[in-house]
Amino acid sequence: MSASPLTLYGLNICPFAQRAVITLLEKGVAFEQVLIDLDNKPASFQAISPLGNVPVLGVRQADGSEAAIFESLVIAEYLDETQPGPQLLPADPLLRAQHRAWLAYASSVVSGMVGIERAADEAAILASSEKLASRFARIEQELGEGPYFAGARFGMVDVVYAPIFRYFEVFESFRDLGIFNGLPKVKAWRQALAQRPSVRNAVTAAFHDELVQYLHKCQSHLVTAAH
Ligand SMILES: N[C@@H](CCC(=O)N[C@@H](CS)C(=O)NCC(=O)O)C(=O)O
Repeated sequence: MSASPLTLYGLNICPFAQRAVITLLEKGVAFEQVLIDLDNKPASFQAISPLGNVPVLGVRQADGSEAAIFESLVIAEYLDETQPGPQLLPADPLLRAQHRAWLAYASSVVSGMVGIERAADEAAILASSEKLASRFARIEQELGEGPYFAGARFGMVDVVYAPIFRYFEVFESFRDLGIFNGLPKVKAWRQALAQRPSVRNAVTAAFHDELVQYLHKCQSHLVTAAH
């Protein structure tokens, strides 16, 4: 049995799982990570993941049993509420609601990324790139002096967008999709997040190769066009 009461069932390349890992690292709490092979999910994992998705957080109880929480944002908020370390969502209810709205907005950004992952042809790449460019253009209007979403303090919105930006590092190793053109604040935010230790340490060195492998598996036009 692990010494820590927290176990994260995750996957290196999963941007949702990275939300949980970054939160745990920001909080500075010990946890065990169990990497799940999504092509071969253990029965014990299926039993605690209703949709068969990573991440799942296991929380060991006083009687030795493990309570499970699924859905990355629910996990991140639970950790924010229960663990010591810096508070990642604002205490003020209005600000907190506004930050949660930007967390929800990230779903639309992720769906644009999935569009690139699954793009069957050039037209699909262009359509997803345009959608992403417009989503980030709206974020550009929200950003202030930085370096983080809400200023000097790293918070939950940063947790959620950092893994998104990491995906673009891999996309851009094939070609520049032009998504961040003319968006200096988004570019600076992206750079600040890439340097944050919790963000850097949320994945292993295999991340780039594993994501490229996954793009091949999806037969993304981004990789097939490059050969
Ligand atoms: N809404 C979920 C999405 C999680 C999700 O889609 N995870 C993917 C991996 S990135 C997954 O586990 N997919 C299951 C599968 O491919 O079988 C969350 O935020 O936790």
